[in-house]
Amino acid sequence: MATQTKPVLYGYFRSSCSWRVRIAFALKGVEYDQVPVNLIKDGGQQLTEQYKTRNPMQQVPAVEVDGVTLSQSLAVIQYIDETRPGPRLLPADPKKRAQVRMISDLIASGIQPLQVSNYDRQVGVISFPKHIANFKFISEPFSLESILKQTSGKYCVGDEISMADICLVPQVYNAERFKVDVGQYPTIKRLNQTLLEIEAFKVSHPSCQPDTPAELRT
Ligand SMILES: N[C@@H](CCC(=O)N[C@@H](CS)C(=O)NCC(=O)O)C(=O)O
Repeated sequence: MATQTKPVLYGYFRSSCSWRVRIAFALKGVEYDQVPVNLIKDGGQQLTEQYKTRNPMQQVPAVEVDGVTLSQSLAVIQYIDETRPGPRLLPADPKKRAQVRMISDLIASGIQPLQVSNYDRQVGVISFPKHIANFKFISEPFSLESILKQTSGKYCVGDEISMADICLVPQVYNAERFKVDVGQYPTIKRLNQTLLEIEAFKVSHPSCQPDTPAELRT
């Protein structure tokens, strides 16, 4: 196994993808350093040439770990899971593992990329009001509800916390920021409430990160 070093997370307090990685570190009990990359200040610090060397996509997160720099939060989470002790973030059972990946991919590829902040920069002007775009792109794929109804126990897949839970909670946070009524989705609401009680989700929450502005701290 490669020499293990303390990872460095380049992230932003309110970025849901950065939060995913913070939750994974917390669940595995991995200590790490954070370097804030402000997605708004100076026109977006992720867009600098210097940051581009860390993540050519010019997005957060990027993680320096064990001599490599990784981007893509799911790849980071799976690397940490495979190289660090602590609770498994992907179940041993292949069917459950596939369900965890199915839910994680649905959120990471089917919902989160269509958020307006990314979309604006990458695609350009949106032809209808932003709040409508937000509602459509963030709430519609919450047909996730029907999948979770089938797979969930106490958590998204059965009774063990997994990468699917790590993806769910930050996405619900985003949806709530954009005023989606999560109460319409009882399974999502229940899972989110249960997960937010867990220490790893609390310590990694956007409201208490080193770069959280004072007015948003709770
Ligand atoms: N698939 C990537 C998505 C990363 C991503 O969308 N990051 C957002 C924040 S959550 C970002 O950096 N947005 C700023 C931008 O695109 O300018 C991952 O999972 O890491």
